[in-house]
Amino acid sequence: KKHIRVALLGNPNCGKTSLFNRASGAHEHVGNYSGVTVEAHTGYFNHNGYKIEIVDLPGTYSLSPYSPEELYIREYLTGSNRPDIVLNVVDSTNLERNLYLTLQIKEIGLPVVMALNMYDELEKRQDKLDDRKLSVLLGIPMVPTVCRSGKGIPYLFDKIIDTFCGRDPIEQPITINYGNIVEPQIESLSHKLAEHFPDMPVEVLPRYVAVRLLEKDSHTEAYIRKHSPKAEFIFSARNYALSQIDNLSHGETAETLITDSRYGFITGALKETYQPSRKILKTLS
Ligand code: GDP
Ligand code: MG
Ligand code: K
Repeated sequence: KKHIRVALLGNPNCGKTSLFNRASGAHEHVGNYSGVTVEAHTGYFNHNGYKIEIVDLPGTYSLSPYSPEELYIREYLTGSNRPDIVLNVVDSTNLERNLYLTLQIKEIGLPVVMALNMYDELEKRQDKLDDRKLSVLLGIPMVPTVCRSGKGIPYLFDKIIDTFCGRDPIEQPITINYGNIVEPQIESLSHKLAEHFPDMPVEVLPRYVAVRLLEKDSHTEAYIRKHSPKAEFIFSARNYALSQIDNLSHGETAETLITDSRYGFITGALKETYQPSRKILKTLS
């Protein structure tokens, strides 16, 4: 198969539409505020003998199903029409915030390649990023880009083709450790899922479904209700797991513990790889 389906995913304003236009020769509106892309645009182009189909998705900060955009993206990433590769575009000067979405995409089990965009801004600030090391820690091939000028984009698609063909050893699944209160419950819930939902589509990882159920994710609950004949057994196992977590924790909910672990993972990875040249006062955009 010489056809690669690539989905562009990232926070609002990180440069997705700029990348889409540069790569595909399209002229979609590039915005300096969030919310410009309200629907998915698809573009096609050829790169090194491959036909690349690229979809510009709405910008989002997470994959929690709280907004129509997030739900749309979740359906797209977990449905039968899922992309071959997720191209995660991040603002390199704002990694801490951007990587939360990245972890959520990785947990679905989709192969991810990252555009470290706004790299010109990072260099202007003289921040130091060990992107080689960060790519190993996250299991994600990464390429610095400046999508406004197009810098780095051809190499980015070389990486995408290599990853698609299984030739990039950096691309690896990651496992976030959710700590000694939550992990045993993920484990036992995964077993229950295997027992009560043996026909679960193979492309959905049981661990991902277990974590999402512990987060009381409504999209995953609906999925279980729709596809498993023994949904009620799964929900009672989930509720039991939640009560166990409640008993052992010191007031934190499963949701909080899971979110904290994700941020802990990000903080740890950045501590090892990212050095700001000076303290930047962050402004809310
Ligand atoms: P989207 O919301 O992710 O689709 O982001 P856009 O492509 O609309 O870009 C948001 C803004 O960032 C626009 O003003 C772009 O010109 C600008 N931009 C995009 N890529 C870069 C880059 O690599 N460096 C810099 N400095 N600006 C960029
Ligand atoms: Mg856009
Ligand atoms: K902007």
